[in-house]
Amino acid sequence: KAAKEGEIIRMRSYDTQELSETEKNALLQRPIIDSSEIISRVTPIVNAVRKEGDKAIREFTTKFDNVQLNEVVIRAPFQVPDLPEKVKAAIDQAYNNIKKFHEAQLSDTLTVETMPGVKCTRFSRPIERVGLYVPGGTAVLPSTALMLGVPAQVAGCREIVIATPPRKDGSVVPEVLYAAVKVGATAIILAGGAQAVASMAYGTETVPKVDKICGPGNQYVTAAKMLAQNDTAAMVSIDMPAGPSEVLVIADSTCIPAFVASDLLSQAEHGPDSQVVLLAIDLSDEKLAQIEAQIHEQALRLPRVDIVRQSIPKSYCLKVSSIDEAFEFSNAYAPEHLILHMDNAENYVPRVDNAGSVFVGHYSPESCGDYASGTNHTLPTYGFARMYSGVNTGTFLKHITSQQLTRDGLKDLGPTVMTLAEVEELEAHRNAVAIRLSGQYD
Ligand code: HSO
Ligand code: ZN
Repeated sequence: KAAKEGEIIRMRSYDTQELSETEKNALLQRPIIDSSEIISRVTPIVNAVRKEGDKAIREFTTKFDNVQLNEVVIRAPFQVPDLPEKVKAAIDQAYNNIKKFHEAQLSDTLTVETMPGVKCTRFSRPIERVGLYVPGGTAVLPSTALMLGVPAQVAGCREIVIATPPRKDGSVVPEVLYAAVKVGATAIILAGGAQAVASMAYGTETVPKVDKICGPGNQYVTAAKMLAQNDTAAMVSIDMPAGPSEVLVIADSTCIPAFVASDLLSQAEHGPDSQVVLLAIDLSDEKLAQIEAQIHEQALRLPRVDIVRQSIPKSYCLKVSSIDEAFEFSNAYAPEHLILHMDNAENYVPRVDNAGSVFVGHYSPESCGDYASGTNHTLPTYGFARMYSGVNTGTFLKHITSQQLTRDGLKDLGPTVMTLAEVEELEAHRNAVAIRLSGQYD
């Protein structure tokens, strides 16, 4: 239940020693998202955009965003917007760091001679056309334009299309436009929601069709991405499934309560459904009380306190008695962000099995990764960190393999291939080797 004005803003509190296995497991669960209702609402939107193109985008933008669009798409070269120098410098520095880190992720072509004369190679090529969804909603998010655009640019994508909800006058948020210029975007779609995703999946008179759609968004955006991915007519892939943003903090007796509270709140202010978890390792009651007091005090000073009043009471602090217990829980939870508030935190990183991104030590707030240190902020949520990676340079590449055999190489490997072809009773396969080894064509 949300905290009312005047009430203390506090997390729920549990102690693993007082919880049954079932109760502990319940704490690992995220809120159930009933996607069937969302999908039934999104399907007609996707179909309308597919059939009627720009006309449908305009109609939905008027209906949902209350904006009359002059144009649906603007194409590069864009006019560089006027922004305060301070803002430009900040975007520039974030861009440089993100670029440095994502350039280092490019890998060289890999060649292995598995047997003499049998050479196997793997090389990468950019996905040609990519669509990047930059949400609008309650905040302007130029950082997301960078987090998606920089890896696409570094990968070498030929067409980088950014879709983002327009401002009330039908124009692009200037900070997003500035980021779009920096990452070399080729087109900007002035639309949000399912209609924006559908337009990039299928293409319209003016919106270029793309091969892959990436980026965070609300449930409608996510549902549209899933629908497009499942439709072979769209021939499009997506980055990953998405749920509400989340953070798990592990804190021990060396933590600084004000820092811990500030990190929990920075995630809590994203939305009423943000997931915030604190694992307290053997913390004294005094330290826990200090963290609680800090959460309340710092929250009251936030412009978005109303969102925090909803998200913090839904979140919880779980007391655990050892580091082992903390990491066991954290790995089972598989948080989007994991923050380690402890001395010598780097020593504990090897224990992390499942997390989107890890923030190590007292001076590594999640905000740095959200904006400017260089790592990506588009990360797996909802426990998907168990099997998905966050957006990275590889997200915008395919790997292609090749092989070249010499005549001698084929002589050596051929019998193995022929035997396996016999086992599978695929005679044409066997013959493709036999004919070359027969000597008939030497
Ligand atoms: N914490 C968000 C990213 C973000 N934060 C954007 C600020 N701006 C992703 O979970
Ligand atoms: Zn954030």
